[in-house]
Amino acid sequence: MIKSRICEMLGIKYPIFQGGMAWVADASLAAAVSNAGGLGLISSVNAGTEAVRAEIRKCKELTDKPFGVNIMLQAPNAGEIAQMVVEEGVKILTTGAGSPAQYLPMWKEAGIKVIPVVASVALALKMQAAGVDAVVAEGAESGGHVGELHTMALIPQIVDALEIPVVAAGGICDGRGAAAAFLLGADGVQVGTRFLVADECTVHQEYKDKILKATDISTIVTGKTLGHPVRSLKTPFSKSFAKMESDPSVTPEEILAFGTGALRKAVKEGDRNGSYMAGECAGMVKKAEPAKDIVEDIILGAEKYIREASQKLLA
Ligand code: TUI
Repeated sequence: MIKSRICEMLGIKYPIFQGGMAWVADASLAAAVSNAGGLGLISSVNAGTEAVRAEIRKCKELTDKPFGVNIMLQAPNAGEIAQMVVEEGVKILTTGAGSPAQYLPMWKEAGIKVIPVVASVALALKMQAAGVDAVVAEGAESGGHVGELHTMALIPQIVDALEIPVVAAGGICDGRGAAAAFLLGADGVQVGTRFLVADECTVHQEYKDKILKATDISTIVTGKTLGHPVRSLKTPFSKSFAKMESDPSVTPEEILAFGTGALRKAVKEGDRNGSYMAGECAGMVKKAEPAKDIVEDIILGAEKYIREASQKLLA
């Protein structure tokens, strides 16, 4: 069975995290992943701090296994959330879209395991020096806010630079991807896009249908001109967004206004003017199933591929 030091550190059975997807990752999905032996994560991007508190409390009722909260550091209420998770006794945090350095003393004091998502060696090293417990290294194949490097080059460079455990993210949605990440030196994997179609995932059915219909070339990165690149499905909305970015007569403020609230509209309403954030592996996601089946397919699949590859490739 695949095990790693991240399992011991967090008290989980399998070294797999569910991505803390904004507006998507709620108690229902997080508890299902944690009950399956992975690490479920609740997103802090929801209808305000109290809504996230309610999801944490609900998750505690749905599972007795470890789960965590992902804090989107660019959100206006990030400071409030940072405090609230301490009050609620959350034991594991991941952070995204920035440096969590200012909150580390408070979280370490509370005995929280802190695992920032990083997209470069420089930030990974800074985080390790600041005393975090592990990192998620996220390649630009992933959905949502993305960095510059892709998983294949990012993971080994971060693994070489750090002593602490590294969880690989970006473009991983099956046993083959997970096996590859372990061979690159990762101690675990994080999966987002495939969990969008999990039975326990509460996104609008239209979102799930769009993921299930996606192909290899269905995603696009927009927002580079705003300094906040985001990968999402190609839709009339994301294509209009890209067009506005290349039109010099449109101001950044107008583009920003066009995009505001678009993710929520997709997740909650299946709105055609929504932003359907998804990773490049959306084209490989072919069926809706329980989160438990996804967790087991990825982890048991990785084990199978590692075994088969060593037989096939080594004389
Ligand atoms: O955070 C993410 N992915 C996200 S957040 C999000 S919410 C959103 N809502 C509406 C519009 C746009 C976004 C959707 N997806 N992933 C973690 C991640 N963090 N990926 C890359 C990074 C990152 C990038 C640069 C972390 C740190 C960083 O540099 C910080 C520094 O200070 O150097």
